[in-house]
Amino acid sequence: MLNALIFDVDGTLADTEAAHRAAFNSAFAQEGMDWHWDEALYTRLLDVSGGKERLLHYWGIRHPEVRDVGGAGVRDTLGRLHELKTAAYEAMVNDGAVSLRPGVLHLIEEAHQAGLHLAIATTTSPVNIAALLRGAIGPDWRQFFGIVEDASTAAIKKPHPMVYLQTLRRLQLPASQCIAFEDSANGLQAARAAGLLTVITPTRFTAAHDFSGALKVLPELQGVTVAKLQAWHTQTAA
Ligand code: XBP
Ligand code: MG
Repeated sequence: MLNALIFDVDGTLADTEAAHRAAFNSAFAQEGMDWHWDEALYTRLLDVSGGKERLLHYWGIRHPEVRDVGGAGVRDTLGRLHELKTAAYEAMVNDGAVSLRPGVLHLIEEAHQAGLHLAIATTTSPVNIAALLRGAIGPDWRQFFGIVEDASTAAIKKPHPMVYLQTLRRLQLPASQCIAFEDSANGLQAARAAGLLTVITPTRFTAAHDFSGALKVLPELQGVTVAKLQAWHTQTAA
């Protein structure tokens, strides 16, 4: 029996990483830093889930010898940088920079109507989720997503399964009654490690990833109905 759908955010609900990249570069410029992440570099950096973790990883590449910046520890400096980035990203989303991917809103509404539980399991920050879904669904978006696990609740990021294990615990459902939706190899590994069947919709940032073990790899969720998901779920249970 399929009882819940669990959605990743960035790359899955919406193709957001171009906006995230612009927000990171905006923060670097605001701080007068000579860092600039072009699309090729950012695509590689996306192997590190979590904006703060991604910044720390890049700092280690650029300044492996520098552990302190003007007395503020590296983590304090990067924490401020991430706050600037998140503010820039939120402004971009509020200005309409990103929209839900094709078929996503229809599937969410249909699944809600059918009485399935809907949850979010993401490594992004809560501010980003609220900005995206407030704009795409409206201020009452939480009526669809009763459970949200994100960077503020799951400290260890994908591919670790923590965020999915916490989501399943709050759903009070076994993984066998759920399907996860992801866009990246890290996300697939995290969902599979939590025992979840996983539908993948890649973006240009993740098109080259290894999606072995996915239930389906689809260009979009357009045309994916609850009935189709139930049929795919039953076929694997057989
Ligand atoms: C994708 C991520 C996030 C975003 C940036 O999250 O890894 O880090 O790239 O957002 P998802 P933050 O699990 O939804 O694919 O800067 O808030 O981390
Ligand atoms: Mg993602």
